Amino acid sequence: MRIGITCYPTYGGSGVVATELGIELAASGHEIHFISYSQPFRLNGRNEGIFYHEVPVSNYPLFEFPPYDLALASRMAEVAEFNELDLLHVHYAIPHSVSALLARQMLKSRGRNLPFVTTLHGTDITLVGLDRSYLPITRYAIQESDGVTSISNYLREKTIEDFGIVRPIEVIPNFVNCDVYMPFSDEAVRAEARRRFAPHGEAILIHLSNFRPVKRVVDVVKTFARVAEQVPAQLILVGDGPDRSAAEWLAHDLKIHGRIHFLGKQERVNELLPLADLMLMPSELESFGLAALEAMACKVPSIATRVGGVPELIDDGVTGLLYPVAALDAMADGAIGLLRDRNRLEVMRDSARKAARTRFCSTKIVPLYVAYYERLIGLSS
Ligand code: GMT
Repeated sequence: MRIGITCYPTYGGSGVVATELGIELAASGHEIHFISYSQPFRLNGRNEGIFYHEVPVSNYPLFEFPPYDLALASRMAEVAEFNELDLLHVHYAIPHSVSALLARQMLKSRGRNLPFVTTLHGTDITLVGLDRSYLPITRYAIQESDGVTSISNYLREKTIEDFGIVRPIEVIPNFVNCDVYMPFSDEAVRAEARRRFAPHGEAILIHLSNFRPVKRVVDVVKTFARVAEQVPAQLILVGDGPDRSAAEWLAHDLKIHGRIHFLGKQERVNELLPLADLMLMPSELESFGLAALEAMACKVPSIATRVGGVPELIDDGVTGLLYPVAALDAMADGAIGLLRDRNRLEVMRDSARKAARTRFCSTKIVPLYVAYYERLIGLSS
């Protein structure tokens, strides 16, 4: 198939899923065309069968707000026509599904068929989509999509409830490439690599996000501070965003900045995750929690919040531990308990990797997308 993919190219879960999906599809022989305002950050341009089309956005002085969604719709239609795309797959409803709808209309008037799939990821529904100024058009574009998928049952139900959507929504969970995200095969090599962050054999905790308020990065630092009072530990923080400075100030105020490694945005998180003992994900809301899945694949269980779609990913007490939002003492106690009981932690580490492999591996999930595309193309031709 020849598939166009649109996503936010910046640091965020939906862009990661879209990019990894494109890479996996190209590896299995499909032709993939990314259409976005800049190259998705995990796409390094070396992948066979992958093409990237930049969307130019005019800065004409009259446009106080440059109309990206219109430029995107134009580019989608052009790319689809010039490359004879079979289908468009847009990740994150706003504004991508609206642009795809316009592109489909434009091509229809030229006698061409371009079905499109919208994948809902989270804040497009739970936050942004509920803003009155976006709700009616987002609801319309979801309703009019040829196919709609959601990354968890939670998000599917939420979309039906909050948007009053009456069309089918297929749940296709997020996935991870278990051959890229994997634990060290040799414990001695892992121990050596851990020395970079934990020179005295301390425990390593990790957090990975875009540091938006919903991720509660300040809670990460506070929880870590409680853990570090009881167990020698270091914290690796991967990512950047609006709450980074608050987290850095807090680390200094609590006098634990010497044990926290602020790494900023990193491309190869698969090389960092397997160094950790535990992941901290105290989010206010997660429709799925891709970072926790990537950690699980690397044999790292999460101390996380029982919110949104997280319980569909993490089996509480088996592949991680779940707590109410802001239950910092309980989260710290959970982490301390595991770090002090190495046998229990080891069993949980094994279960986390096993769950990632058996339920969320790209080899299992990507074929679900392919089957879904084939069904749609069959229906629309
Ligand atoms: O919260 C983020 O990291 C951004 C957001 C996005 O769309 O980029 O993430 C959402 O999509 C991810 C990939 O499907 C999910 O793993 C996240 O849980 C979801 N974030 C929220 O629901 C807050």
